Amino acid sequence: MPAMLHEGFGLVQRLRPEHLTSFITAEADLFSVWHLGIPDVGPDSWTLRVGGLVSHELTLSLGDLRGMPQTEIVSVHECAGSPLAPTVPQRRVGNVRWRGVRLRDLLDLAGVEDDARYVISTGLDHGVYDGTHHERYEKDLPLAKARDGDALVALSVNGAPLPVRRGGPLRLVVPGYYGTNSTKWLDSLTVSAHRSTGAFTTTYYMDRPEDGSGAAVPVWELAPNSCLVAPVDGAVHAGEPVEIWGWAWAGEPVSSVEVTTDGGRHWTPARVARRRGYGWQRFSCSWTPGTVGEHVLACRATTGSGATQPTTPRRNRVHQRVVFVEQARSR
Ligand SMILES: Nc1nc2c(c(=O)[nH]1)N[C@H]1C(S)=C(S)[C@@H](COP(=O)(O)O)O[C@H]1N2
Ligand SMILES: [Mo]
Repeated sequence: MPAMLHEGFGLVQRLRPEHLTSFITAEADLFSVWHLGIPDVGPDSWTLRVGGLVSHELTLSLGDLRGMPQTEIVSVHECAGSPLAPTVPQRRVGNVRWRGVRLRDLLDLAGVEDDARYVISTGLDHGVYDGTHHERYEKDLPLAKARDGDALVALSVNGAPLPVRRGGPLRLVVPGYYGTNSTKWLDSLTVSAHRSTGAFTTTYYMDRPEDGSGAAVPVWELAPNSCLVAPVDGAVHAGEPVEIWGWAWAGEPVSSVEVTTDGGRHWTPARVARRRGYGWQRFSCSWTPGTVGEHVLACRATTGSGATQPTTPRRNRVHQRVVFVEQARSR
């Protein structure tokens, strides 16, 4: 079991959404989360084991993985927030380019058996979270998602090898799913007929309906979400047009974004860019405020299947910003 470079839960929140002005978020600007600590991993002896319901188990070195066909995908990377407060929006998000081996290719190489339904992944980290010692960080995903051709065993981010804090040398990336599913310091993949029984798929990262009705659901697919990048305070003047813009994303493509400048009384459709890969989509519209004073701006994304963002306390609650509209500039 590896020693840990850092013990216990940790979080680096880099930039708030209003500062995420480029389509690709620089690695140094991207948030980072770990529950148990950061393992002290020597890349030289790294192996990834693929086992469970497969015809032949695999043990792959980093060299083996580097020698396989590599795929690149742009994908939004969003943390679901604390599993101890799952309805509190954290807006830890960015958009990056991952590169690595398709999970599907590894599963095909191992030969998945007929009764398989899930792929369980484990990381090398261990330690205390929420008062309990955990031997491993362990997650699962449905076999169909694992085989969609987009899920990767990633070796690089934005063209550079994965830093250790980012999960290097090897991590899972599940585009369209919350970050919690993208296991860092990946050392095993187990094909299974059942979900993982670990704490991070049972106690944590299961959404339970607040009214107690219905079954808990895994925190897998990204719910629609969006954030405002501009304008910010000091940038808006009465009678002068300004661009309202930001980013919108979901597990499936976002088909529309609406914007309000009066705290939600009226909503106006924005222009939305087409999705590239699993990347976030830019939206924008023009606004010419009439009056000086505070205006409550907000945005709301909707997907092709009609899923949208709530205004009630949920992790993807509509993002609001108060902007003070200044007097017209003298010319
Ligand atoms: N092994 C391991 N993988 C993990 C975690 C972890 O604690 N251990 N945290 C998860 C969570 S909750 C998130 S949001 C992402 C964060 O990835 P990042 O640090 O690269 O942003 O990693 C996920 N993968
Ligand atoms: Mo997370």
